[in-house]
Amino acid sequence: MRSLRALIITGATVALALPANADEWWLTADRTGSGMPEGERQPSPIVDPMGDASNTFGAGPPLTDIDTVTVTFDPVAEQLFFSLTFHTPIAPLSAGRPESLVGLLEFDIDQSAATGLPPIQNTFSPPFARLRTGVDVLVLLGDTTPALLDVFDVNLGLVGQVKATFGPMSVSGFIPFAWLRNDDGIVDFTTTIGTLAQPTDALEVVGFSVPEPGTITLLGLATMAVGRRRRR
Ligand SMILES: [Ca+2]
Ligand SMILES: [Ca+2]
Repeated sequence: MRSLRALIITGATVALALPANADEWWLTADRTGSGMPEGERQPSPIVDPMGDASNTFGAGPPLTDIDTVTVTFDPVAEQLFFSLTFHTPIAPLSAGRPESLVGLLEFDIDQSAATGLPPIQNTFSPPFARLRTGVDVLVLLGDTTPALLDVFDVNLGLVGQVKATFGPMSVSGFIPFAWLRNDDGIVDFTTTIGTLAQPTDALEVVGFSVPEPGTITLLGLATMAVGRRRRR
């Protein structure tokens, strides 16, 4: 597994070194709509089309196909939750299967394209959409250590390992805010996924995190309680 890990790290490093490639786009892209991504920005969960997975490098199936990407934050527990579901079966990378998942979940934690790196997925466009985010922290979706996903800060390197829950067509986990530069949990995100053979699918919009449903209820109750107290 060591060589595989090295491969993934190399892949991530190469990907992280992409600004050389991306710079060209940054320089030529129309930046008059400052702050706005070329793709749309939408709240979590992002629903991705079925059947839009690409045979990017001609490596053939399995063409892993994203269904949904959910990113929510819990200000009380101070953690970010992420969940990806797929239209096609996946397996952990550590399982060594053809459908084993490789990819990146990328976070723009200050919602600023001016900090961090352009998303990896821009490298694969076309056919993927070019998104305007500045990625500060990313999760490698391939578990080089079983059920543990590396979290990288583009400035600091490895900041932690998320305990991942893999299903037959899903993966999810929690990231402490401490690994997100103690962010408030409001983040923009995008993702590019595939197999070891090739990238196959990516979000065509930038998503943004929303509060965990439970915390909305808590916040709502707190607001009502304050309202009631005020009326007395
Ligand atoms: Ca898809
Ligand atoms: Ca940023």
